[in-house]
Amino acid sequence: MGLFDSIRKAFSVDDAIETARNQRQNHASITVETLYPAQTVPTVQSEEIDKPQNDITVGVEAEISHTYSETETETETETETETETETETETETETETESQSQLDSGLDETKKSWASRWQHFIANFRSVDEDFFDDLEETLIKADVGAATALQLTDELRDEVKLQNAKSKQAVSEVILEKLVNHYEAQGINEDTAMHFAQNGPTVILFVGVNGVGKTTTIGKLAARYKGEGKKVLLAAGDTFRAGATQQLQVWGERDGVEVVAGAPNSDPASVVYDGVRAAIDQQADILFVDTAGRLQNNVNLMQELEKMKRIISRELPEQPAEVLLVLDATTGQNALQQAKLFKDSTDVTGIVLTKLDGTAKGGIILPIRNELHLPVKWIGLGEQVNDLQPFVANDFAKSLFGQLLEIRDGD
Ligand SMILES: Nc1nc2c(ncn2[C@@H]2O[C@H](COP(=O)(O)OP(=O)(O)O)[C@@H](O)[C@H]2O)c(=O)[nH]1
Ligand SMILES: [Mg+2]
Repeated sequence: MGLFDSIRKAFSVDDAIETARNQRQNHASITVETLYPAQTVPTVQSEEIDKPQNDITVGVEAEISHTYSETETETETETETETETETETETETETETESQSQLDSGLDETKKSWASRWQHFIANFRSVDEDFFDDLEETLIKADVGAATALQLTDELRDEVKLQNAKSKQAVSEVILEKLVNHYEAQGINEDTAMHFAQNGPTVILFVGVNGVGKTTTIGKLAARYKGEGKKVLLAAGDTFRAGATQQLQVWGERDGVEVVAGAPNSDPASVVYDGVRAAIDQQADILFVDTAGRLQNNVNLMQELEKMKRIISRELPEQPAEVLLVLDATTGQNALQQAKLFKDSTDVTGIVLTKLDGTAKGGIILPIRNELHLPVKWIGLGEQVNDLQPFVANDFAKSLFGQLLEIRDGD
């Protein structure tokens, strides 16, 4: 059974249409529009990666998302209570795992915005003509699936809709969702979402990404998780660039009860990394997490610095680092995608940590990360607390995101 069929089954679409209708009357009232026009996807300039992450907002995209964020807040307040009550009831009656429900609620904003877009799209549907495909492409782009993916899917759907002779809103909607899910599933084949560990000796895991995305926080969360599994964990405070960065890691170290190897402020990060690796070897640690700076004088310097750290690690431990995890902030949407392209081009990224999925409507960014970057998402961040991190389970994510769309019916 393919992913689409299993989602369909999980949501018992055929049997539960009526139930779903009765339970869900509030989707239609949400009208969130955050626009990412295909033609204006920006490229991150080298100076931009240098600035704190909050500053990386670009041109048209920034303006438009700002304009619409007001609408978002207003509508959310109106509908939030009802939607939440509904989710709780569902969770109680279903035998969902704890992590699936944490995922579901973490993705609440994304789900709401997807539902409202889909609702809008279906409501507008009259017949399968050029306007229809234009609408579809726009809907997909706004849902952050990525311009290239949106274009490709729309093209493929032109044939598919005809082939299946889909005419009713319901039939058309299912054909599209099936395609979307199948595409997502196909792109994930051979994707390596596992974390890799050394057979002998310490495993080194390097964290990279621009400032403010959540590197240090993710290290704090992961250190607690692996320590909880009985591993000996060490942290290296490789972000010597920003005042307070070392201290922030030390706070996590204390909280988690793991040692932090640190240097003096503004010391050479490479020497901190060296000390960290030596300490990990001497103390026979299982895992060394290396924190890094998200900015230096410029982008080229940052990439060179990362390469230098990697060289130092490999000199001491030839098979390491086992993982270079690129941390991306989901709330930055398409910008995160641009950052990923930059890092991917300059260093061997082995996986992605997608943070701040809680409270953002931009969770759809998972799709272009998979479809266009071909980098496996290994972890997702769903909050600031130590337990707010989950391994990324692609099918659970699809279930959470697409399942509810299958329930949306014409006339809802
Ligand atoms: N809501 C939320 N906040 C997060 C998440 N991950 C990190 N943060 C917050 O993002 C901010 C920047 O995180 P930090 O780890 O310092 O980023 P770094 O500069 O990449 O090391 C902090 O306030 C974190 O608490 C997440 O998954 N969800
Ligand atoms: Mg940090």
